[in-house]
Amino acid sequence: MTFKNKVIYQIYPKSYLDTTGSGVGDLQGIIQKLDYLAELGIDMIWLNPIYPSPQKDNGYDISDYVAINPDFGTMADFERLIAEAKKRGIDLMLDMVLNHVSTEHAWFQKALAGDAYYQDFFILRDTPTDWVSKFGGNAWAPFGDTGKYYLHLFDVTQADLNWRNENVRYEMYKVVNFWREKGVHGFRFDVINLIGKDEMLKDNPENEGKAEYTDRPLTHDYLQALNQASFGKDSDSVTVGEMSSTTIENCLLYSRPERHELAMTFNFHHLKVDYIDGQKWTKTDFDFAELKRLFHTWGEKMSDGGGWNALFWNNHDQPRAINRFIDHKNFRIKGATMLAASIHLSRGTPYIYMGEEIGMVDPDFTSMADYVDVESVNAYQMLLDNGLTPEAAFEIIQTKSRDNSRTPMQWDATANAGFSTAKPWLRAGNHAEITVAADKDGEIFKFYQKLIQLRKTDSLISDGTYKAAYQDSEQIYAFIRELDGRKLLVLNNFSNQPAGFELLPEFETAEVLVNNYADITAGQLQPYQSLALVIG
Ligand code: TEU
Repeated sequence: MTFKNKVIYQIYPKSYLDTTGSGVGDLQGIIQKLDYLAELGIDMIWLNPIYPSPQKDNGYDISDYVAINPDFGTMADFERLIAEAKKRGIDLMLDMVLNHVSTEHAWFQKALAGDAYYQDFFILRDTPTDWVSKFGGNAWAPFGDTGKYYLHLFDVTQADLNWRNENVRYEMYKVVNFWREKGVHGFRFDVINLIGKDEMLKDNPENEGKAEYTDRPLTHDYLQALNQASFGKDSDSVTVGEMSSTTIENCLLYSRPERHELAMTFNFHHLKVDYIDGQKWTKTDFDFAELKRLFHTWGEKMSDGGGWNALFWNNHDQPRAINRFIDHKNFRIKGATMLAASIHLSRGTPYIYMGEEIGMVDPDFTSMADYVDVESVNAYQMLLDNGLTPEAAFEIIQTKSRDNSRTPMQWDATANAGFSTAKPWLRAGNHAEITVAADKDGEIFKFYQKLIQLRKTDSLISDGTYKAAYQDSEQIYAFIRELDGRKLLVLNNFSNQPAGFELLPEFETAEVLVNNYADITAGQLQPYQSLALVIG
C-alpha cells in the first residue's frame, strides 16, 4: 500500500482518552482504543505534538523535540503504542513543528544567556519589520535586554527558527531521524511553507513593508535537503506539509514525486469560504459556489500536474464541518455521510479527525470562560477592541474557535463523555446524543468503514484522475474519476432540499457504488445525498 490508498486518522492526544484521572488524554488511552480504530479500518494515526511543552499553544510550543510530555506518558508508553499499533496494521504519523520552538527550549535559553552559537538559531533584528503575528499583535518581541528583537509568527512564546543556519537544519534532520529510528515513518510538518521566510528579512529595500514570507523558493531547497537527510531514506514514508495560505503552483512543487520534497500537502482555501473578506473572525454562511470552484480547480490542477492533495474537512484548528456546511439540526447523519463521500471518493489522501466518524458537532459552550485556546482568547479581545459588543464577539468565537474541535472524544453518555473520571482540561460537548457507544454500529461509522475499504480495494478511487462535473449546479458538487477505462461519477447534494439533475448519458448503464440513502429517485438527489455511479 502507498499513501495513495491509505486513510489517516487524526488524534488530538490531549482529548482522546485519559487513563490516569488527570483530566488530560494520554498515550495509554490511545493504546486502549487501537481495536476501535482497527475496526474503523484506518491505516495511520496522526498524533498532534506529544513532546514536552509549556502548553501555551497546546504542544505546538516545543521545549524538547526528542522526549515525551510526561502528561501524556513515557517513552516506554510511546514505544508500546508503536508496537501495538503495528500489530493491528496501523502506523504512526508524528507532528514535526520545525518552524519554531518554545522560548523555554534550551536553545532559546542559551541564546538569551548570550551564547552566540544559539543566538544564530533565531531570527534577531535591531529593527523589527511591521509583520504581525497570526495570533494577533506584533510578530517581534524584545530579545531579553540585548536591544534586539526576535521573530514569532505565532505566540510570543514560539520563537521562529533561522533555517538559513545550517546548524539549525542539521538539528532538524536529527529530530526527524530520532523518531524514524523509533519506527515512525509518517510525518506532518507544521506550517512548513514558512521556513524560507528569512529571504524577506535581508536588508533589501524591495522587501520593505512586504510580508510575503510564505512559500518562498528557498522552502523547496530546504525540503529537498530534509527529505534526502531523513524520511526520503524510507520507501514507505508518508509525509504531509501544512501549507498556510499557499498556492496550487507551490503545492504541485511540494508534492510532485520526482521533486523529492513531500508526499502531499494540506491547503485551507476550502475552509475559508465562510469568512468575510478572507477574515476568520467573522460570521457568515458558506459560499457554495466558491467551495465548488476551489475543489474543481485544485482537483483538476493537482490531477493534471501530478501533485497530491491531503483531503480533509476537520482538524484541531477548525470548527467541526457539520456545523459549518450542514443543516445539522435536521440532517446531521445524511450531512455527515455526504461530507465523507465528497472527499473519500475524491483524488488524494483522506484524513478523518477524531469524532468525525460518529458525527460529532461543536460543543454548546455558553461563555468565554469555556474557551482556552490562545488564538481564540486573543481574537475575542481584538473583536472587543474593534468595537464589537461582548455578545457579538462571543457569537463569532462560538462559531470559529479552534476549541470547537478540541473537546473530549465522546465515548459514552457518562460524565465527561467517558473521556476522564476527572474534570477535563476542556469541557466535553453535547455528548448525551452522540457517542461511540451509541453510534459505533450506526450509519455514519459504517459508512466510513465502507469508504475506507473502497479506497484500499478499488484503484479507480486511489489512483483515478479527477475531472469536474455539473459545474453549473447550485446544489450539487460532482466530479468524475477515471482509470483504465473505468469511470466513477460522484454526485453530492450540498443542500437541505432535493436537487434535480440530468444523468450524463454515459452513466445510464452505470452501477451504484455508494449511496448514503436506501434508494434512488431518478433525476433527483435527496437532501445531502451522495450517489456514486461506476462504469466498468
Ligand atoms: O497552524 C497553522 C496556522 O496557520 C494556524 O494559525 C491555523 O491555520 C489557524 O489557527 C486556523 O484559524 C499550525 C497548527 O496546526 C496550529 O495548531 C498551531 O497553533 C500553529 O501551527 C502554530 O504552530
